Amino acid sequence: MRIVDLRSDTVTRPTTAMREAMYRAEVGDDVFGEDPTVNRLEELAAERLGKEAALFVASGTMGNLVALLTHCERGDEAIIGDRSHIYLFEQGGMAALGGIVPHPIPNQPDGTLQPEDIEQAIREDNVHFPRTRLLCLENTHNICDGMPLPVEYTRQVAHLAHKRGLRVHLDGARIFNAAVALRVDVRELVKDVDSVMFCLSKGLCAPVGSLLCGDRAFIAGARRARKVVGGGMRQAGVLAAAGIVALEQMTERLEEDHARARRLAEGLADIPGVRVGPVATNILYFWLDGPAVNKTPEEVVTGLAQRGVLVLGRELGRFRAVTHYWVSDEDIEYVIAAVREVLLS
Ligand code: TLP
Repeated sequence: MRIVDLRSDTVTRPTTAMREAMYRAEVGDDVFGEDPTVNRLEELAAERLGKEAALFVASGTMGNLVALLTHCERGDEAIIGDRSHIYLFEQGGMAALGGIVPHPIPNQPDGTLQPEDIEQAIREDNVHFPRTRLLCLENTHNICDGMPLPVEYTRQVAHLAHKRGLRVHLDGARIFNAAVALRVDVRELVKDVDSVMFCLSKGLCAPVGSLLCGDRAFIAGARRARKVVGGGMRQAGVLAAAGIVALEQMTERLEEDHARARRLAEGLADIPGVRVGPVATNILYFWLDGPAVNKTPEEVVTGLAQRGVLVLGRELGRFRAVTHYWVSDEDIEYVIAAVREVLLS
């Protein structure tokens, strides 16, 4: 049976070029700074993002946590979107492990935070209040339809935050999807933030790893924070080798995933009872509505799985489908036909 796994772009397996690079990778002890392949990946990442330095970490969650631990002291406060990955899906690690107070403000449907909401959330210097230290953004915004935050928006809110003495961290797990969708150099999207985390292990297909980028002093602090959360890795060059291939070969092609997500949305929207959200990158949310529908969301997920089509059933009956390297044009047509069959059977 054909399997089309649209649950996430994290399900991507490494490409043949990655496996070969991993096999051949030169390695050393990275805690001593002696893994040449990790060093090369970190230099390449910093260069691609236009930052001074970068740090290889095990996951996006670790990269975000390490960034927060580096920017904030215990008792400091971070302003964060109420639909953001850091706030919703990272176990509150900032509070649990860092003693950092999250201050959630509403994410707009396009993933942005309103400048007025940010202004209002920043605390005055007063003995009763935590110190507001950090603003966190997410680009693309996972829960908000995979929307990319434009360059001008990022510039505007980063400027606002800096003017008030805050630093800015960007969860850019899918920052290359944003750059491709907006047709801008990724450097433009991150030039106004103090730190950015991006993932190699999502649409870029590498098996493991994320990078945290920022200035040299920030990355030196982040290297300490990574060690204390148990993230010092040894011969990590075998993983970094795949990451180098990801950065060199896999970023520009993301437009193909976006085109397939658009085609999927178009095909699903033609099915009676299916509603689709806006599609700007590789993430599509859809849901059921109207008299034509006589299935529960659980029945739909199960019915699709029986046909080899895997989607995530999410909150409020929304389904998520994410396109990626291992999903072809034919797979998309197969998924559209499968949804039609499950709903109309
Ligand atoms: N997101 C995963 C799951 O956690 C839901 C996914 O399938 O989308 N930031 C953003 C915006 C993310 O979407 C994710 C992963 C992370 C951070 C965390 O990355 P990992 O999974 O590497 O810790």
